[in-house]
Amino acid sequence: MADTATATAGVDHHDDHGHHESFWSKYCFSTDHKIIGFQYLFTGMAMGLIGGFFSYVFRMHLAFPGSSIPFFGVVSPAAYNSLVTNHGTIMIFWVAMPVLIAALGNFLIPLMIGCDDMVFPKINRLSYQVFLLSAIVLIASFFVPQGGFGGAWTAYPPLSAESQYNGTPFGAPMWLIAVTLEIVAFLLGGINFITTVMNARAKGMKLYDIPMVVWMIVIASILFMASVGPLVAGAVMLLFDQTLGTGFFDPAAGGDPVMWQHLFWFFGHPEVYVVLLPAMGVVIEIICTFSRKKLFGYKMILYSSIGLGILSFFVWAHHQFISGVDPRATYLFTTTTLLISIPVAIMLFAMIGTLWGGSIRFTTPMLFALSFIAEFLIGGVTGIWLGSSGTDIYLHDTYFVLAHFHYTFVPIAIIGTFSAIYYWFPKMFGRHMNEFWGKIHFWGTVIPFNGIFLPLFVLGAAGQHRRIAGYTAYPDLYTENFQDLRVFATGSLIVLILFQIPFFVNFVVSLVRGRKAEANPWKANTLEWVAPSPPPHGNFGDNLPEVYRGPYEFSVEGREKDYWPQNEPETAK
Ligand code: HEM
Ligand SMILES: [Cu+2]
Repeated sequence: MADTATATAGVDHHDDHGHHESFWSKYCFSTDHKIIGFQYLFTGMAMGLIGGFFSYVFRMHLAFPGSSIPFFGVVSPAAYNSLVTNHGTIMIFWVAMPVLIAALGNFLIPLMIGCDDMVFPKINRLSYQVFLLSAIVLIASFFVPQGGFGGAWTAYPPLSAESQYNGTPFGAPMWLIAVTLEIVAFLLGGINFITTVMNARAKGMKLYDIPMVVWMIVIASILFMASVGPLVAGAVMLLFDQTLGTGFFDPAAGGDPVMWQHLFWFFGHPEVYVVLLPAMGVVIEIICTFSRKKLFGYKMILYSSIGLGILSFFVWAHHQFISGVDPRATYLFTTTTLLISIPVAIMLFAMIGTLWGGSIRFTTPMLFALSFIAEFLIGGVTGIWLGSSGTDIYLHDTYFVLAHFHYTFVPIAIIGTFSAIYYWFPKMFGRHMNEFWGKIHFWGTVIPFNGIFLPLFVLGAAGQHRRIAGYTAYPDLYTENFQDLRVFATGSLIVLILFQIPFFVNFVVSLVRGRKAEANPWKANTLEWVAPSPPPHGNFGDNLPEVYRGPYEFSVEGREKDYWPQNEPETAK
């Protein structure tokens, strides 16, 4: 297999020398894993702007109900539902997944395992093309008559199945088709990641020499592929219910609406770990590099994440404690859910253990990585109440749930992504980002993030329900002091948004004018830092690196340098 990759990339290489590649074939139809990684990265970031804009609109509406929102207008209840639904869908399927798995997986895997490209470069290209198509279908669904789907990202029938309930006869099926296409794209990509890591590693790289972020992307891909089948089947059945008049989920026709919930959450819970694991991998790489310490408990982390993956298939019904599942089953699902905190805790402890006694450098990527641990911890701990059926009966569908999962997803998708961008930017583009503005961006993101979501825990604990467009329509729910908290949360969001401007300016200006980066600016050990910054087509030139040791040999006693690259032969000091 390694030979296949070498051979294919070799042919492309040859082409390069033969004639000048057009912009079109180089950037739009490339099979180079790095270009495909960038395509995923930039598409994901663009979708992030849309998903973020939606959250701005509906949060403004929650703070100032009925008023005209700048850059949008008055938010009708139908528009509110559509905005919330598509915000959630976009953030999970079109931001977290493409950036954390596809962009990082594509860019990093061949570089970090020391080969010249993915094993199946054309499947890789196809994967991005299907993904782009899925994004286009989703965006198009906002502009059809009656607008985009508004039945929540979980799409429970009968609301999602019947257009007289959801009011979006075109938006709903388009949403389903878009999600299904997106899944196809990631199945194609996942096969590629797993095969490449198993077959194309550099000479000498044993399984325990694989950098943790690569392991995490592989485990995430396996989890995704193993969990998504039932959802695809369910999506096709739901599409038939919507368009052909079948009744798979319709009790009147002998169907069962709760069946969808099982199919959805059998995928939906593992999906959380599909995006969590790569983010954890990113954080681990950064923490080791910037504390100059060997990773604490490599095998423990690896086996914990595999255990976490397996356990994640047995917890799905914790989303259905009030859907009429047998109360005896709730004991089982409460137990499995609480068990899952063990591997997660082990991984977080291992990260803290790595930091212990290290010589820590507070660079921008390191600050983001450290804040991941702190913020994700809040998400994890609050999950214990939601995983326990007794407390969840009260908290279900309130803003407490919403705050809980944003304390997991924002660290994953926002903080994890920024950590990765600041860390690998020099490798990706051959230039450094500005550290000063990076730090401003860091504080301006992490502080207001807590300002948005901490108040929502309070609202949720007080019984305020999520997915409600106008509280004024429910006098029992509406109280003035709650409104203050909502305004505070929205104000924090505005601050957070404003502090993203320095990031985008820094990103673009650094692309063209940033300080030039050497091959290994952070003095790290993994193989991507052996290749030039940015790596050329084929990555390592004619000599692929050989591996002599694990990825985290920092501060080894008796050595002059405090790092020991994986490819450096024993004799070198
Ligand atoms: C900092 C930016 C963000 C803000 C201010 C924000 C805010 C919100 C709010 C207020 C809601 C619920 C509205 C309601 O129930 O009426 C919501 C829903 C949701 N958000 Fe976010 N969010 C942000 C980022 C993210 C990220 C990064 C993700 C995932 C990677 C995410 C995933 C979701 C999901 C899945 C829902 C549920 C949608 C539904 O109920 O169908 N959000 N968000
Ligand atoms: Cu879950």
